[in-house]
Amino acid sequence: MFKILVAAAILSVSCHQCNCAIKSAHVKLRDPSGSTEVTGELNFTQTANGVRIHGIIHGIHEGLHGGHVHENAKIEASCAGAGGVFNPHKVPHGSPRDEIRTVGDLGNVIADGSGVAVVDFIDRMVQLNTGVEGVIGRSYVIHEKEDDLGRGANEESKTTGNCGGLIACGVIEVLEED
Ligand SMILES: [Cu+2]
Repeated sequence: MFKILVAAAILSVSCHQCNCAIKSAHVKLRDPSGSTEVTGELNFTQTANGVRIHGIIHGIHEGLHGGHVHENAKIEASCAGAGGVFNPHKVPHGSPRDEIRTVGDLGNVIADGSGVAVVDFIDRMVQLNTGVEGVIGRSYVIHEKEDDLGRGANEESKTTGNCGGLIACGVIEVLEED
């Protein structure tokens, strides 16, 4: 019995020391400040072509809303603690389809007239780890307005996409690992 316990302990320690592949992560979205009624849940799943980001958001006004990975996860009081878009390579803000874009640039989510946004796409840059491009332990945020994907006429377009305030956010946490 003791041997089994020791073996189990070694296995669990070695698992956390190795670079275990994270297969999926999730984020629960809400507005910690209580200013909006936006809620949602997204899953991040590793696929052969990149990370699939899929789920549903409720209570969001109709239209396009920027949805990004932001740098920090200190969002207990309000989404403002998320800081800026996650940009480890210090490049201009852009569209997820651009060659040059920040890692956090995940474009827009689209809400219908009943306040529901169904999200489902694959991103080639996001990584499910805690490395340079890793999004684990960072936050995902939904913006008040549409992200202009860096195509706007002003300077702000190249940093935030002119997408306004933050209406919901959550910490990206590991769901499943090998
Ligand atoms: Cu953002």
